[in-house]
Amino acid sequence: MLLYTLLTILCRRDDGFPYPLDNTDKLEEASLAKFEAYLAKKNSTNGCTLEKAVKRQEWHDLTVAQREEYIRAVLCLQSKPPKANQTEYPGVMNRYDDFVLTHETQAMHLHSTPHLFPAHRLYIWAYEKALREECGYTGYQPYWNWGRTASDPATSPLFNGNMSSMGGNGVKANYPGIKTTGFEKPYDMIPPDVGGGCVLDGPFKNITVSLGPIGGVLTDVPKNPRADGFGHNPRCLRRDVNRYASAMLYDNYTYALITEATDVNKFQKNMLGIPEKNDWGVHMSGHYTIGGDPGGDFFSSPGDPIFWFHHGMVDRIWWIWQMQDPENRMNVLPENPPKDDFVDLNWTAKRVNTWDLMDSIGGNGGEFCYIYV
Ligand SMILES: *[C@@H]1O[C@H](CO)[C@@H](O)[C@H](O)[C@H]1NC(C)=O
Ligand SMILES: *[C@@H]1O[C@H](CO)[C@@H](O)[C@H](O)[C@H]1NC(C)=O
Ligand SMILES: *[C@@H]1O[C@H](CO)[C@@H](O)[C@H](O)[C@H]1NC(C)=O
Ligand SMILES: *[C@@H]1O[C@H](CO)[C@@H](O)[C@H](O)[C@H]1NC(C)=O
Ligand SMILES: *[C@@H]1O[C@H](CO)[C@@H](O)[C@H](O)[C@H]1NC(C)=O
Ligand SMILES: *[C@@H]1O[C@H](CO)[C@@H](O)[C@H](O)[C@H]1NC(C)=O
Ligand SMILES: [Cu+2]
Repeated sequence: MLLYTLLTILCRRDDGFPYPLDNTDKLEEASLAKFEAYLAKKNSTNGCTLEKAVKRQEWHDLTVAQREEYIRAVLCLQSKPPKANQTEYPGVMNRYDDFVLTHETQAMHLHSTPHLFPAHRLYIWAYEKALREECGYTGYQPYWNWGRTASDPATSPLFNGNMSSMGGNGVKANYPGIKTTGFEKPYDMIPPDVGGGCVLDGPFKNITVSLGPIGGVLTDVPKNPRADGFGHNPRCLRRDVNRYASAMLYDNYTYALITEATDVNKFQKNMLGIPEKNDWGVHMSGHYTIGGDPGGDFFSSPGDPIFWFHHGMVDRIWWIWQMQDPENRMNVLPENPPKDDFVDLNWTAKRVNTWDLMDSIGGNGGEFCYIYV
């Protein structure tokens, strides 16, 4: 165990970046022993163990070379032919778009109350697998520890716009900001920060967003030629890296979410927003921090490659929450779906029983074998 903890710490620190461990990081590390004991008692983890599990790292803990390798794989996926039928879905231009399409066509399935966590767990894993198997990526899906960048995300190595970032902010544009629902003034609105227009620097400056938007069309964003949003709508990637939204992404919010919600219903509900506290919840705050198009569109948001980092963090904190009391939390979902319930991601993953998506150690028939460090 000591050796294991040491490895975890070494893995987290790389490249000399000055991010001390935050309270959530410390809680994660402190939980591993309890989790290991729980796994040891389990009848089967399908051969996966903590030692064998691959480690998903925070973006800032990757070396510049690792970041560049990741970026190359994303661009590669965007250059491969799609699996979806382009006659039926003319907006699907490449393999990456298969993932965006899945999030659009399966939006209700992916976001229904019991499925939010397990379906996104499968979705991220399938994306990571495609980057590795279809594009030769040798690492794993990085995540975005929101608290590290909360004070000014646009200047962080994640969004600073250089060629080893995930692209910069959008240029200043006629961007209205984002309306929130269920919140009182001034929390009913994410006012625009300094972006909102096309992302003109970094590795994704040339990408063409095609599917969507499906939700409200923002000022300046062309409308999709099809009412269902599946038409070909070529446009730039737009962002408004937003400090007003990121102010609710400091680690104290994440830590409070994990430690204060003692049942899964409350955990999910608080993650999605606490109107009584004027708190949008870390999940929405992360989406609002990205904004723009397609990041600001509920249906099409995976069209911005930063999506996977954000939902990686959501998956990570679900896992940390589960580890606080594994006996009681590894196998609970809001609304307790039936035993034969399933998640089907069509073009991006095989259909899986929902209850087999609960454990990142041995779930999905043993294909899940990862932790976050
Ligand atoms: C492990 O398997 C045994 C024998 O099949 C069973 O009695 C027991 O309840 C199982 N334990 C758990 C934790 O699933
Ligand atoms: C694609 O969809 C069209 C229209 O529904 C259909 O005619 C065609 O057979 C499909 N192609 C494939 C390869 O399934
Ligand atoms: C991009 O920014 C990161 C973090 O500040 C830095 O380590 C890296 O060297 C920069 N890369 C380039 C190509 O400027
Ligand atoms: C964008 O496209 C231009 C023209 O094809 C190319 O020269 C440039 O390298 C591309 N930039 C990136 C970041 O892909
Ligand atoms: C969280 O921390 C931030 C930054 O230090 C602070 O501004 C904010 O008031 C804190 N929020 C809560 C709910 O503790
Ligand atoms: C996607 O999966 C759902 C649920 O299994 C299924 O009903 C639907 O037909 C599938 N769609 C496609 C295009 O394969
Ligand atoms: Cu989301």
